[in-house]
Amino acid sequence: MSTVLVTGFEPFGGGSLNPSWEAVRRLPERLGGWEIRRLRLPVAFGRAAETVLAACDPAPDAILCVGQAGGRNAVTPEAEGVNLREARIPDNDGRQPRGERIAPEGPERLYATLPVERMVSAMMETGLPAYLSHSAGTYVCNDLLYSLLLRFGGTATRVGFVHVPFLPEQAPEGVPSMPLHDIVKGLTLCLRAIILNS
Ligand code: PCA
Repeated sequence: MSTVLVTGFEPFGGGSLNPSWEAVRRLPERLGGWEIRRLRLPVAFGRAAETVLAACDPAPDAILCVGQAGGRNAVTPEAEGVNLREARIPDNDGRQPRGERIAPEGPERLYATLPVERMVSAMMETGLPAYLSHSAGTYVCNDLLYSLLLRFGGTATRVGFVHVPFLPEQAPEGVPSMPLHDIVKGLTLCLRAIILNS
């Protein structure tokens, strides 16, 4: 059976929840004949990707990572990851790299191998706010995306990342948010696009 591994993050930066894991844990266990495996990741440079790799034997057909992007107003698949660690706040291990490369010999940027445009259109067609983002930032989410793209480049395992907004109960006054059921719907539409394009 084809398998997709979907990951969400633990809370970070003083938050008490992370919408990525709240949504990922509510995804179905089966979809369109595929097995959907869920995994919660630490918000820690290096360790997030290591946790995924430890769960990749045998390697899944696709890996869809999900993270919180506070302030965004849409579900945003990421087009690319960059070879840079530049942390505005410490990660959950207390590390705060500034201007470090993720992989000293790696390319400047790596492009998502999941069908990101199709994921965006699948969401937009239902009226769900979505757009293709060209920056996953330089914090742990980008670290995870770039590291997995480097590791699985040239293999059959496709990799991508989706950033999601704050939940309404998290968002400070005037900052955009999205109800949990819409985030779950958006991720389900992304999964359908992945499954249909395999
Ligand atoms: N968002 C952070 C890391 C964990 C998360 O959910 C980021 O965008 O890098």
